[in-house]
Amino acid sequence: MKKIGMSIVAFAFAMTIPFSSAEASGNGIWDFVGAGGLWYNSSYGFYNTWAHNSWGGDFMIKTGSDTPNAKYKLWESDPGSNNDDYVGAVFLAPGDEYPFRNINRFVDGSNNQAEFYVTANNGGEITFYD
Ligand SMILES: [Ca+2]
Ligand SMILES: [Ca+2]
Repeated sequence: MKKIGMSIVAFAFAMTIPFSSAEASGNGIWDFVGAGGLWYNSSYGFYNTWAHNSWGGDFMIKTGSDTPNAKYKLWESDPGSNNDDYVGAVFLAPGDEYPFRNINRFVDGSNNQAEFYVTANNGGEITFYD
């Protein structure tokens, strides 16, 4: 009986995955940067999230599956009181996502990043992508 040997050739593919955060805004991929709740802020009388950083380009927000159909505003945080920049507002249904385009003008400060947060008149969950 002739023994037939089988050879298995494993191909190694060198995959180049842009992974440094410095390239995050320019790689054409939505990078998850965080998720958080809209919590009632008694000082201001509305709900807000924590800020999430962006390197510029586009920035996207997505509502949670239980987050109500409502208006959501995006702001950019700066030091001091009443210095935050208003980016824009959008009406979103549960699970909707919305990209804010060309937000480079909000990149500032010593970290050369923008710090975005969302405000609303209701609670909920927001996911952020850069
Ligand atoms: Ca800032
Ligand atoms: Ca600013």
